[in-house]
Amino acid sequence: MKQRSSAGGWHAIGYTFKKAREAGFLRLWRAMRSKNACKTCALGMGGQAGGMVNEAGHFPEVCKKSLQAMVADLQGAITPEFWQTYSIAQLQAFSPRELESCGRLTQPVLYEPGSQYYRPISWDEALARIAAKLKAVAPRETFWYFSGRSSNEAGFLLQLFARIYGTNNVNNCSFYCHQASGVGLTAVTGSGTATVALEDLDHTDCVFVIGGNPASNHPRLMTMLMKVRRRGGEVIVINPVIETGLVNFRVPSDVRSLLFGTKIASLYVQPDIGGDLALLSGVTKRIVELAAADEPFLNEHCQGWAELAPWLADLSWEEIERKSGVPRATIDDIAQRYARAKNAVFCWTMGITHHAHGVQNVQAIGNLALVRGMVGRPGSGLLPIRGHSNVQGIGSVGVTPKLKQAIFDRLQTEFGVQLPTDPGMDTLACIEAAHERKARVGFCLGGNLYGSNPDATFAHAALANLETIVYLNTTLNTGHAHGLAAETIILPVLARDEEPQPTTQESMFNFVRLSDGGPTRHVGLKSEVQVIASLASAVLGDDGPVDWTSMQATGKIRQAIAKVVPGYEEIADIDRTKKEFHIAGRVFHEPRFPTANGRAKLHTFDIPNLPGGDNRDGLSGSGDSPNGGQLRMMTVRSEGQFNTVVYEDTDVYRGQDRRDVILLHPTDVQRLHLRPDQRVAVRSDTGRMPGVLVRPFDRIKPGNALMYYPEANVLVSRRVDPASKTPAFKSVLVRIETDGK
Ligand SMILES: Nc1nc2c(c(=O)[nH]1)N[C@H]1C(S)=C(S)[C@@H](COP(=O)(O)OP(=O)(O)OC[C@H]3O[C@@H](n4cnc5c(=O)[nH]c(N)nc54)[C@H](O)[C@@H]3O)O[C@H]1N2
Ligand SMILES: Nc1nc2c(c(=O)[nH]1)N[C@H]1C(S)=C(S)[C@@H](COP(=O)(O)OP(=O)(O)OC[C@H]3O[C@@H](n4cnc5c(=O)[nH]c(N)nc54)[C@H](O)[C@@H]3O)O[C@H]1N2
Ligand SMILES: [Mo]
Repeated sequence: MKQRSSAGGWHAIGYTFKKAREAGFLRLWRAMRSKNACKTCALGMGGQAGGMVNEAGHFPEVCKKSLQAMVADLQGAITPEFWQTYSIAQLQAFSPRELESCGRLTQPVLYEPGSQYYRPISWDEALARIAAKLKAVAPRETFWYFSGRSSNEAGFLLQLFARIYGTNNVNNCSFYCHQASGVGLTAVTGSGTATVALEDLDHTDCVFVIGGNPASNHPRLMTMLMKVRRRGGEVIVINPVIETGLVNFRVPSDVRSLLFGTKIASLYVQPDIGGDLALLSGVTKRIVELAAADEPFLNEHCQGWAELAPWLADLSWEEIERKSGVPRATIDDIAQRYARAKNAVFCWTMGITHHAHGVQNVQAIGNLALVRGMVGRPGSGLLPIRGHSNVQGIGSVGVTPKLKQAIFDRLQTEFGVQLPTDPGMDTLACIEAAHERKARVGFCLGGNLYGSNPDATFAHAALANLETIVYLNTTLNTGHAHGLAAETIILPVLARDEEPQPTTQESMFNFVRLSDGGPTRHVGLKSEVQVIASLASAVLGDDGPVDWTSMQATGKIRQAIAKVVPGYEEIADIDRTKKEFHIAGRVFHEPRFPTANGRAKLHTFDIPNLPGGDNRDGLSGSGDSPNGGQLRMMTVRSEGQFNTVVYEDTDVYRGQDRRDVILLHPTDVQRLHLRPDQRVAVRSDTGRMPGVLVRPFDRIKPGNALMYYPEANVLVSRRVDPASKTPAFKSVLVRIETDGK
């Protein structure tokens, strides 16, 4: 397949028509226009303005991803015969794409020891089994994993249930995603979320896009980047891969852009994988050298300038170049452009957080922004581009092992309960506890815990050691085939736009949206809130501190959230007022920060070597020298997938027709004596993946390689960033074995 020279545009529009034909035009149009927050990324579309409208009221904002997700939800039901036809072994042979296209889950199903098949069971039986199990084990032997698609109401209710039941083993997918952003930002500003509102992007003349591929993963961000370029501003991209859509993008809703394409990056910089900490520190150093640092701001509104200034001065250009893979002249170019900017916004995604030093990467972005006083004023600030549509809201309402003190205190007072105070486990710690048989029961609200894990072989074994696992899902995924416990129960739930009652979501701009719900598309499903409330009632009864049955009303849950979560007060009557709102105290337009002394914090670091050593050292050698055969490998998403859900095998913008490939620079293909399309095995310290095709790819920096997640998770180690507990999904040292098929 040929690589494309632009992304978006006619391809996206053509795709829309194809998908619309599959689902029926009118049906899809109605679904897309309903008043519900978009299901895919966290940019925050839809809500009360109706689908396809962003929070500033722009229409039409549509992306391929939301169509894919919508069409998937419009699928027919999996029939009862399906479960008799396909054994577990057969389900295991299905690809992620085949599992997703089996249809909607509409009946609870059970897999038991000794059986080769799932079998449909009634809701009563399913809930009774789960309740009996939860009563039989100690609460600390259970864990509760949440994906980021569920509503604030479902998230709040389930964490409340888990804690009153007696455990803090409550965590969400952000431990595999943006946890480093939350931890890093809290260290910088005292607040774990974006410091800007959507409107700020209209007033900035410089945007950094670091470690992300928004053309595929956050297409609506592209409109904003286009506008920055049209205003004559800079878009500086930092990414080891030249992603087509960041070079040239055709914004489907803009006629000029659609016809002629829009140049996105004004400067495209390719560090080596893991080189950002050195690179960002180098740019900060250069800003100081250029006398472009905002010294009054640093002295008055920051803490740590007295340490950072000498640290930067001592940091040698040799070290910066060696540990970033970027020449000094390029770093100077970035700094010159940034020095000219009146306002700057810093965006980042998984290329920053998926490293063993992810938190430090975020702090280095903080340094770079603060050195020019670009935080705490309009038009400038820090903007982690979130993943799942409600991952931020889930975190805000308490789905974290450790609750914020205010939430903890208010929950105890509001419900008159004593909550557990043990530290609670992060996501990977839960998997490791399962492996050691210290955890016995797992409960997953959405997502694909198996598929999202590093070290897939370990994750499979760990989950198999559990006595019971419960999955609340809309469609089948690899976790239902490979993530089985002795007893596995899948409960089918309604998607957000099918729920009988309104729910709320929070966008990455800290904006709370209201989703009206809508007509149920299949019989036999329950809403997440209904399932959680019934289960809590069965385990804890309704006569204790909480009348769980009454919590089936999402309005009642919102009352509780309003009382308990600081900044969420306005949610109490949102279903009556329809007034969507910004969470107070999160957007900083003044340089006053919620830290102990009101100042933002600067940081210094020990910058790690590049994985496998630098290019001049091992990685440029031939396959015969000791380090020579190694490559730094990143696992990423393709254009045709949403996380572990694969909609199509092709990755149009990177020109790939299949997913079992490793993309290498042509010079590496030569250096390692490989041939295009040669079938090889890829090996890391963690695992081995046979049957992979070698693909020359001139858009990746030499010494680095790219493979697709989730398939490549057999190669990713369980090493985590100690500060965020996030695995280094983007930094895997691999070797290629040519004798392996
Ligand atoms: N279509 C689609 N949209 C999605 C998703 C999806 O799967 N599909 N997933 C959603 C979720 S949960 C998330 S978290 C986001 C993910 O959004 P992204 O973070 O954009 O997704 P990734 O594919 O993980 O890719 C990260 C990018 O990081 C770059 N990269 C890798 N290593 C490094 C590095 O060391 N330094 C730098 N600077 N860059 C690096 C890669 O080249 C790639 O372009 O998207 C959300 N939106
Ligand atoms: N190697 C590698 N591993 C990674 C990553 C990587 O880049 N590389 N990325 C990581 C990241 S950023 C993330 S966020 C995680 C993803 O982690 P998860 O959130 O756990 O996984 P998803 O694939 O998004 O979950 C998909 C499933 O969600 C269910 N679903 C969809 N909508 C709903 C709903 O409304 N309600 C309920 N209950 N279920 C629903 C569907 O059944 C679908 O199968 O993976 C992480 N793992
Ligand atoms: Mo994510």
